[in-house]
Parts: sequence; structure tokens; C-alpha cells
Amino acid sequence: LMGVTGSGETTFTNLITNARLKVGHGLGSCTTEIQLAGLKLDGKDVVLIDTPGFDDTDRSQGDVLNQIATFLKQTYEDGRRLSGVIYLHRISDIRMSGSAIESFRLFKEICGDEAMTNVIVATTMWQHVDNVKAVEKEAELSDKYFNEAISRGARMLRHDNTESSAKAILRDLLRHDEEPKALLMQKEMTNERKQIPDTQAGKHLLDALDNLFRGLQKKLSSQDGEDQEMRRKIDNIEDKRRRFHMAIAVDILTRLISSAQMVNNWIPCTYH
Ligand SMILES: Nc1nc2c(ncn2[C@@H]2O[C@H](COP(=O)(O)OP(=O)(O)OP(=O)(O)O)[C@@H](O)[C@H]2O)c(=O)[nH]1
Ligand SMILES: [Mg+2]
Repeated sequence: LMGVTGSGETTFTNLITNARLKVGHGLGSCTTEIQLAGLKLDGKDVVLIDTPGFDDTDRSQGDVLNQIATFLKQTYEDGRRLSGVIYLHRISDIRMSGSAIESFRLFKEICGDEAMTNVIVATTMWQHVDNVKAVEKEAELSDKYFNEAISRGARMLRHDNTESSAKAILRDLLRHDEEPKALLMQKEMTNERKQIPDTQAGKHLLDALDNLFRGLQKKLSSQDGEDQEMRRKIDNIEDKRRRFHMAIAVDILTRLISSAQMVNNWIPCTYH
């Protein structure tokens, strides 16, 4: 389950499993770690993977991408494949904000075109909206923002926060003729041994930050005097870029240390 923060990933997970994962009721993001919860559906063991939402209010998009990427890589190396990916989107959002568009682009880069047949875009929060307007908005979303994904095989379904609609979404993924498929980012990191910033999703995120950075710098240079607010925004983007690289460096270092420890532990044994 992926989506922007507050789109209802954890609520979806709790609805059909025995898990009692923490749901966010305030303005801030809630889920900070990837959490798993299982259920039995039509005799099949299903594991739901609840992820921290994109556009996290406390952490950067890069931190969330790192977390998801690390988990996806591990899963793929363990030989497990995802039967499907559910992207939740709030139908109650008045408009598709820049960050919502950006989050979905990032999601598409994580999955890649080939895995789109195993993707469901599920709209949530139907209880919060006028039904007629929401149906119009749903049509606009499928024609405009999600149409490329749909043309590659993704399906758009409604989730009305009931157990039956959540199960219908899972059944759609399980019943679908497609085999579980590796996501593009999993193949890039494992088969092509790419680091996160070199994957399509990583590159996309860095490009987006660069564009933002250049735009703000241009604005700043066209102004007389120092604009404190603009300077703060630029510093914030620089900070996000640095943290994205830093998190990856820490990850690589941790792996190196643990493999060095494995070698250390192994050498004395060979002499016995
Ligand atoms: N009406 C309605 N409310 C929902 C639905 N899904 C979630 N909510 C509410 O939306 C809020 C956020 O839900 P969460 O499940 O924590 O959202 P999340 O996507 O896990 O958020 P992060 O963990 O921050 O990424 C909570 O108050 C939920 O009760 C839904 O389908 N319909
Ligand atoms: Mg959550």
C-alpha cells in the first residue's frame, strides 16, 4: 500500500487484518516504518505491506523513498514477489496538488510500466464528499492524472472504507491473470546493482529537487535584496538533497560494516 500521507493506508490494513496499527488523526504524518499485517482471504495467505506516506510532513520524500527501496530490495533478494501494489488517493482532495502529482509520478517510477498491470489506484474518503461531485472528479482523475497508468493496465477502484470494498480490491489483484511481478526499482537495484539515486525513481526525485532549486534561485536572483522566505525554501531543498544522499551513504556503510563483521567472525572459524 502506497499513497500520500493521510490517504488511508493504515486504516485499510487495520480494516481487514487483526492488526491494530496506529492511525493518524492529527495533521501530521503517522506511519514512520514499513509494517506488515496478514489475513486469510479465500483460502490464501495474504500479507499487506503498509508504508509511510509520501509527502510526509516531518520527513522528506527522499527518506520515504529510501525506506521503501530498502524494503523492496530485501524482499526481492529473498525471492518474494508482490502480487500487487495499491495506490490510495483521497477523492476528497479539492484539487490534485503539485505534491500529489509528484507523489504519483514517483510511484510510477518505482513500479515501472511492466508492473502496471498489477497496480490498483483506489480512491478513499468517499464518505466525506458529495457523491455527484466525487463521481465527476473520479472521471477527471482517470482521464487526466491516472490515464497513463490505466493505459498500461492499472485499474481504478473505489474504496468506501468497508471490509467488503477492501477485500474486493485484494481479490481483483489476486484473481487477475497476471503473475506476481518484480517492480522496476527492485530489478534496477538487484539485477543491475544500481544505488537508489541511479534508479529511475531516485533520478526522478533528484531532478524534481533540482528543478525546484533552480526555479527558486532564479526568482531570488531577479529580486533586489535578500528575501528571507525564499532563502529558507532554498535551504530546505538543499537539506532534502543532502539528507537523501546521506541516508544512502549510511545504508551503504551499515552494509559494509555488517559484511566486515561477517568476514571477521568467519576467519577465526576457518582455522579451527
Ligand atoms: N472517511 C474515511 N476516512 C478515512 C479513510 N481512510 C482513512 N480515514 C481517516 O483518515 C485519517 C488518516 O488515516 P491513516 O490510515 O492513518 O492514513 P495513512 O495513509 O496511513 O497516513 P500516514 O501513515 O501518515 O501515511 C484517519 O483519521 C482515518 O480515520 C476512508 O476510506 N474513509
Ligand atoms: Mg499510516
